[in-house]
Amino acid sequence: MSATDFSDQFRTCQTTGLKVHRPAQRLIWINAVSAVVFLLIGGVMAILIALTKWQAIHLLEQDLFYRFVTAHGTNMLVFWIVFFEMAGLIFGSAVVLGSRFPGIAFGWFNWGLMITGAVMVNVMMFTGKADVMFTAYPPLKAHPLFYLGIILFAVGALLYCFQFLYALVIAKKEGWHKGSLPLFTFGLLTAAIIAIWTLLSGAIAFVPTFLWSLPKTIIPDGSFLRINQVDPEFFRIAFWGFGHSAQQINLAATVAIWYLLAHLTTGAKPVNQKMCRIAFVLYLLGINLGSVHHNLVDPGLSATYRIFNTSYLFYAAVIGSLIHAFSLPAAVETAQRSKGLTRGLFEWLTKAPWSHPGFSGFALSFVIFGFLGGVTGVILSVEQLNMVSHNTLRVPGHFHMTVVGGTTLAFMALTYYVIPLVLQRKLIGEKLAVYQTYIFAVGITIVSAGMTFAGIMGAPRRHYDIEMSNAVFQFPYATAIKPMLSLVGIGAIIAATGLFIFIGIAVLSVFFGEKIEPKVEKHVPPHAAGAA
Ligand code: HEM
Ligand SMILES: [Cu+2]
Repeated sequence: MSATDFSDQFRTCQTTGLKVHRPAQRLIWINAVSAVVFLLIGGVMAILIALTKWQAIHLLEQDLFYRFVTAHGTNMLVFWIVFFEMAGLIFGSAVVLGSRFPGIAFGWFNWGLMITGAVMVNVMMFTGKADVMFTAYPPLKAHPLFYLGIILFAVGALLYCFQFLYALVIAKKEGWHKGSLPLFTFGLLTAAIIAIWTLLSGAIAFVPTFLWSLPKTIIPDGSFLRINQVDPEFFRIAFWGFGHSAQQINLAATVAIWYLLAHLTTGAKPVNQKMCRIAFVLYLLGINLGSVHHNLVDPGLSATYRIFNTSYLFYAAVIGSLIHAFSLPAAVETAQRSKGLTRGLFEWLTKAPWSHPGFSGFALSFVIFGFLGGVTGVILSVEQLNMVSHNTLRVPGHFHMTVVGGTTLAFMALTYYVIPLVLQRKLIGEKLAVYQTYIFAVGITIVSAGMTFAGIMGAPRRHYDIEMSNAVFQFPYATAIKPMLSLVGIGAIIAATGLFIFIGIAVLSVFFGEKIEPKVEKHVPPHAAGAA
């Protein structure tokens, strides 16, 4: 089959002129819809656990609290984020490059693995067979199907990453795309490479743990597969090779989305593309190594190793982020000034398209992730400070700024673009979508601030009752801690409102939005050998 045989499978987007490979479009659809389903489950859990943190309400019993924290962390951080990223990889290769996506059936197979895994994990969590938190540190043990579910999900995602790489090869080889990759796709390529390393670390953590969880009736004593003990230190290092690196996938994907949204909404082009690409490469080189900041209180690791890893190596990645932190606003400013918005220092900013959800979502997510999340993260990674902040609410305070106020909000903003562009439905409630970005941003900032300040005052994370009502030893907390925990609850109500509005707009638009009729047009590889 030659590349031209696929020419009937394309349509042209009326607004952007992008060529969309229609079979790939259905794959994007299924991954995006799956992502939103898990966001909904995670969102319901979020409000329940946050209202338990709010001491005056203290909603859940302790068993349910831990079960729901597990379900919240896993559905949000793993299933919502990764399904969305898979949709992003297909979008970034097929649609952005105007290429075909190779192996559609294989793509469906990968989705099948992921959804089977995700459903298995959820069944185990909600039936109380996996109250181990999303970190699943041994010696806590869950039902074998919980680990197997995670492994299936990870294998599906891994195969998608390879498929994405292959799609880039095909785009070049068959002549759909020529020259260097667009910055967005380049950012996704960084994310995909980090993802491969991440998922392999995940296998090192979870495969032995899965074998360990199997009863002796399945793996009897004496079998070479029998594992009687998983060393917690070993698991924690392997786990964070997975868990931390997964956040760097999110970071690279989020930055890539920022460049795309800035471009779509203001026409921004990086002032220096090369610099941006170098910054992405710095992520690749430095950031995985920083994962030891999760193990700073682990006694088995030497101080030299910990300090070297979390300071010197980590800073390579921080430089990458600093480059983006200047490059993105500079790109927007240059684009705006070239439109004549040159009065004073800030007319370019005040007259930015704030009433467009693509722009407001991008700008808010950039500030929350880049400044609040980035700064708190670097502070927490310093060994000495980590000693007093480890396992306090300050930690979730930090990552609700990064992966929620940052990544999740950027994903939401992108969705508002993807629905008309890829899913061919007009957005229902576009005005509400703008408000949605602000509501979610304000809510999650309040949640994060409440967690951070309560954590600084000593409130532990993952604890259903910081008053430790029946404990032998009482800890004299500062009285200001309670208002901070109330902020977590109040912020959660606002953020969850924003989250449910997003789901409402997305679901209504995808299923009931006015159909945009596809303009089916032949599309042959423009750069194929012999093409005009
Ligand atoms: C409405 C939005 C959200 C609210 C109100 C919220 C609230 C919370 C609360 C109260 C906790 C428990 C903190 C503790 O006791 O240690 C928590 C934990 C967590 N959240 Fe969220 N969250 C939200 C959205 C998200 C999203 C979108 C993600 C990921 C993309 C996320 C990831 C996590 C993770 C990984 C944990 C840690 C679970 C654990 O310690 O095992 N959250 N969240
Ligand atoms: Cu980390």
